Amino acid sequence: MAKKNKNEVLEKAKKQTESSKQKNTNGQQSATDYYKALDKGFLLKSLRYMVLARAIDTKAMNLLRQGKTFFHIAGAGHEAVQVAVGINLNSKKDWLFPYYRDLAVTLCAGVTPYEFFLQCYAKADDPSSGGRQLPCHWGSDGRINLPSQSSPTGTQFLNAVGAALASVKQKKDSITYVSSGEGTTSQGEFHEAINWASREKLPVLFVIENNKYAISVHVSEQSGGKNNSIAEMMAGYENLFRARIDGTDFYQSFNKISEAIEYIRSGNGPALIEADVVRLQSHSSSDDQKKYRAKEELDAEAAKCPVETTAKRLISEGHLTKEEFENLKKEIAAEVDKAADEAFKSADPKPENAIKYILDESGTADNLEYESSQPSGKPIVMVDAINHALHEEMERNDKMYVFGEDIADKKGGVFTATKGLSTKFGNDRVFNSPLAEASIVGVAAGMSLTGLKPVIEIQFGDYIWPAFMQYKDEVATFRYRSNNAWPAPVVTRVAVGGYIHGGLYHSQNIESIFAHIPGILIAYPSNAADAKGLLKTACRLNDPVLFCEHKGLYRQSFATSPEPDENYLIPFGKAKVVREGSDVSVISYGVSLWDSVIASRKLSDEGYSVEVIDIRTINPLDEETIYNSVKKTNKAIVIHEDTYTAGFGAEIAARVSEACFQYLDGPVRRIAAKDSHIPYAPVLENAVLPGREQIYKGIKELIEY
Ligand SMILES: Cc1ncc(C[n+]2csc(CCOP(=O)(O)OP(=O)(O)O)c2C)c(N)n1
Repeated sequence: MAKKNKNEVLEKAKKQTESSKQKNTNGQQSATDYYKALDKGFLLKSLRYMVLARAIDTKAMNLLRQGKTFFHIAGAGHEAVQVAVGINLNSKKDWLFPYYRDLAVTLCAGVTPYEFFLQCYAKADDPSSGGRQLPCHWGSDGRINLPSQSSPTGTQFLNAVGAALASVKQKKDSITYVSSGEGTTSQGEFHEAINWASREKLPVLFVIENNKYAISVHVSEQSGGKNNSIAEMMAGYENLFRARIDGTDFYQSFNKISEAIEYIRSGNGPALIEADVVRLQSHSSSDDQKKYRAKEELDAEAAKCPVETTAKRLISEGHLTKEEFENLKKEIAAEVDKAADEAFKSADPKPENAIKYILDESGTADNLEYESSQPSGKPIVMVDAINHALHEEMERNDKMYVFGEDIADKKGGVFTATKGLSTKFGNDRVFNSPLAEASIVGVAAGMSLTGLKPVIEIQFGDYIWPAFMQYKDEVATFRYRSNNAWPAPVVTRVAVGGYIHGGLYHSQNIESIFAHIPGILIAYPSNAADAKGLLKTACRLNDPVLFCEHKGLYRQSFATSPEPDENYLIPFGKAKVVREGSDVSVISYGVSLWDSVIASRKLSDEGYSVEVIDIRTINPLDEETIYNSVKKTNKAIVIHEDTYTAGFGAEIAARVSEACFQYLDGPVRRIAAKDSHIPYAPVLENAVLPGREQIYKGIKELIEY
């Protein structure tokens, strides 16, 4: 249906029910009759979408049986509520975070059958991922607000909240749709999302399609909600519109979804619709539900088929004849066959493109002007340099938002890195988040998809792990999995490191674990000027950045430097030779860099010549500076504070061994923390973390090797 017609029908429906409306914050009473205003054309169009979704499911399963494709997840049985949602949204304006079973939603949003089959066959022109993702992982090439979906159940909820938050911040009149099955509501991120959305009355439509099974696990084993109900489970949220509906009944679904959307659009807050649906096919093409569901149960569900029941009602109301319905199914089946045939002929992706778009390839980083001046301002400690970088970048870019735990004034962050920002730029752009790291990162990712620039704080590296799924499976993969359409360039500032007597849990280094993930840049500055220059660059890049700030360096005198000006940017991937020397190359960063410098001074007094390199960024790594140094000194030692085994030093050592083998006059050595957690008592902490004496001796030993 043309958008204009659809909107006219909805407008008419809205007007007709205006008089009978009551305020409804718990969704238990229905006071609206939106569907009564639906005309024949609109109803038939809705049925058409349902039939189309079913025909695509059927075709996709046939292709699988023929060995032409590898995977499908059918939405069969969910179509009625999905169409009720899809026809109520405008995918150019609203944001859609559907889940894998939401085929009918995406068809209503504008995904064509041809595009579906491009995805099914993993073709190069597949607009959702260019053949990079499993089928039924919806996405667009950017023409509609359908960001790429991933596979982890539940991560989408926080991304959706982020998109909704962005639309509120940008004063856009859009709502965000997000869905899942009932099993996924056991994930913490679902609850975090409802909490954030309710707290801020965000325009989010949560739809839970309850087909009673999460693969083979029945909802009775899954949910703590009264009557196994997700809607009832969420009863405590004041601003949340809640309703449980028969999602196989198009009329009831349309009614309640319309009511929920009106509640949301009126600024009352989010809505949660639990739609009881039937799962007419197995969980996925890899599953066989006959192995764990009784025949009687499956037969009973088949009788509730929403396509058939909707058609039956339309026939009984005189909108359609039986014959017309049969013809419609045939006509659509032919249309689907044609779309599949066309898609099959489309080109396959090229293997040489397999590693494209892990990071931004637009040239943004290359086009920045770096080190346009030398730092020459008043001496500044590292934490203040970070603070100034944030102030300056907020001033420059009104799309930049800063949030995290305790970051707003008067506290201004537990280390005062964000001091003064909320006072200067207001609580709209600088705000405290809930105490929930996955929320911080997931919401930031969602905001970034809409074009905003979130620069978030994780209070301690030790507490980044609740957000790890968001980093590993969302932030890092968005650009890649969407074939460059949906980057998520979130900047995360995180306080890391030990030597501050905070063990166990205020002491960890995290860079090696993140270095293992393609798609995230990592900076680890060792002084104030580098911190400012690198952070400012991070704020201007179009990639996700993990910005490690060592707490022990925040106010350390030797990490103090003259302050660079507001145009000072440092490129990622450019190491600094801190001391020149000829006997050995010390490769380091963070606090260990300073311990290495101190050791090298002592060794210099003894007549040795030590070259010290501060790598400054872990990803990208400046291999050139390292290799040039090793080729000159013929010896290399990597020194860092993180644990030894699989620490980032292992990576550097391996690369040096490979690239400089013929130049080496000794083994590539590493000094790192013991493979232990970091204990509290200073005497214990010192026994675990690398110390100055150990570093001094280690370097000397290698020189004398
Ligand atoms: C975090 C995570 N854990 C496990 C899985 C594997 N998995 C995929 S779908 C699914 C069941 C989801 O059930 P539900 O949310 O009820 O949705 P339904 O498939 O029934 O529509 C599971 C366990 C996953 N994709 N992600």
